[in-house]
Amino acid sequence: MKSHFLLLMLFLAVFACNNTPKEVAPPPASEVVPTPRQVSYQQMEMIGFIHFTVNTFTDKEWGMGDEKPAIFNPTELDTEQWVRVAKDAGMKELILTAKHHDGFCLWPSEYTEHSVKNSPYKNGEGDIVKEFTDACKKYGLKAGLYLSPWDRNHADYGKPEYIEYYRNQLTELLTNYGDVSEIWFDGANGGDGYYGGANEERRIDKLTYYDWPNTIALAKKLQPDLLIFSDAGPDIRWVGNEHGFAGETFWSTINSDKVVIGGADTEYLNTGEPDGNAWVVGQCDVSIRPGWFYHAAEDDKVKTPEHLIDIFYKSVGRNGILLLNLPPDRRGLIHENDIDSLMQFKAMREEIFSENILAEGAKAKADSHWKKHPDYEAAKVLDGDFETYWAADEGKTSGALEIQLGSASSVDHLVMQEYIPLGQRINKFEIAVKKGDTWENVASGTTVGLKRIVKFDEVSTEAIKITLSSRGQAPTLANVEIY
Ligand code: FUL
Repeated sequence: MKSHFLLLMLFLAVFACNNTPKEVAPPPASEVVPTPRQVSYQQMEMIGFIHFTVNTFTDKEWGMGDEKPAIFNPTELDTEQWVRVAKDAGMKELILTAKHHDGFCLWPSEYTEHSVKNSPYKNGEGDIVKEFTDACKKYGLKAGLYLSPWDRNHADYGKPEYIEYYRNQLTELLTNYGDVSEIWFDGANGGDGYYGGANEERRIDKLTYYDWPNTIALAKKLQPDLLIFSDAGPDIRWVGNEHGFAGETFWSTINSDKVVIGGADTEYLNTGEPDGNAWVVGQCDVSIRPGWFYHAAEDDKVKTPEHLIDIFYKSVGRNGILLLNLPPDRRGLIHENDIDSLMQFKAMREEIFSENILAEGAKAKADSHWKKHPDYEAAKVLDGDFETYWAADEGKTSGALEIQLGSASSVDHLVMQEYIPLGQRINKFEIAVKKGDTWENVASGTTVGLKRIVKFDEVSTEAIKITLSSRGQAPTLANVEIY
C-alpha cells in the first residue's frame, strides 16, 4: 500500500514537471531602450497643440514682440471647449503655447509686463495657463506647455541675463500649475525683433547660448516625470518636417552627438539610426490649417479628413506620435470647420480599425520562439496584451509567423507592434497572404517600432504570413491586428 502511494506521488511529480515549463530568462534587452514613461507617452498616439497668442489678433505667424497687450481680447475664450474637442477627437494630451516667439505670456508672469495681466482679457485678471491646465485636469487629459526660447520682446534677449529670465519663467510654469506632462522647446532662434525697443537683428550661438543641459536639469528637478521635446530630445524629438510625416524607415534611436537644438539635420531626424546611443521618441507635428495660428482667410483651408488619415498612417503608423495643432480663433474657440474635419477623421479611424479580424478564432504559429517556452510563443501576438509578446529563439535574427484567420476574410490593413521595452530591432518585414497553396506578397517595409500600420490592396484570404528580420538580437512582436 505504502509503495503504491509513493509510486503515485512520483508519477504526479513527474507529470507536474512535464506540464509546468521551467522558467526561462526573457530575451535580453538591447543596449538602448525607452523608459517606461516614454513607452506610455508614445502609446497615447495622438496629442494636440494649441497655438494662441497676440498673433491670433494681428493675423501673423510670428509676432515681432512689439504687439500691444491691449490687442489680446478673446471674447468667448473657453479652454474647456479646446479640451472637449481634443478629447472627442481621441487626443490624450494638449500642449499650449504659454509663450511664443513674440514673448507675450498667457499667464501673469511676475518677470514681465508683456502678458495677459496688461490685456483686456478678464480686465487683466486672467491666467490662461491656469484655465488650460484646470480644464485638462477636469477632462483627464495630460497638459503640456510650449515656452519659446526665442523672445522677440525681451530687451535682454541675446545676453546672459535672458537665460535667467527664461529659467524663471520655466520655474513658474513648472511650479504653479500642477503636473506638466511635456515641455516644448522650439528650435526657431534669433533674428530681428523688438527687443525692448532696440528693433534690431540679434543672433545667438545655438550651441552655447541657452546652456541647455542646465535648463533641462532644472526642469527635471522641478518635475521628475516631465518629458522634454526639442529638435534633439532628450525625451522626444522633432521628425524634421512640419507635415506630420515620420520617415518610411523610422528608428526611435538617434546618436545624441549628431543633433543640436535648433540646428539638427532634418533628414537624420526623419529616420534616426539603429545604432544610436539615445532613445528619443519621434513626434510628428502638423497643423490642421496651413498656419500654426488662426487666420480667418484659412477657414476654408482646413485639412480634409482624408489628408488627416494620411498623416495618421505616416506618423502613428510609422512608429511616431502625432501632434496635431488646433488653433483657437479670435473668440478663443476652436473653429467649427476644424471640429467638423476632426470628427470625420475620427469616424474614418473608427471605421477602418473597429473590427480586428484576429480578435476571435485566429491561430498563430511561428518557425521558432524564445527557448521553446510557451511564454514567448506566437499566440502572444493575438492576446491583446502588449506586455506579453512573441520572440524568435535565441541566436535568431529572423522569424516567420503564420496566422490563420479562422475563415476567409477580406482584408487591407495589418497593424504590428514590436515589444519596444526590449529595444527596437526589426529592420525588414514582408507580408504575404495565402492564395490556394501559394503565398502572395502584398507589402514589405523596414522598421516596425511601437506601431506599424501597413495598408495594402484589399484581398480575400484565410491566412497571413509575416516574415521579419532584425538587427543584433531576436525580433519580437507584442501584437498583430488585421482589418
Ligand atoms: C516652429 C515655430 O516657429 C512655429 O511658429 C510653430 O510654433 C511650430 C510648432 O514650431 O518652429
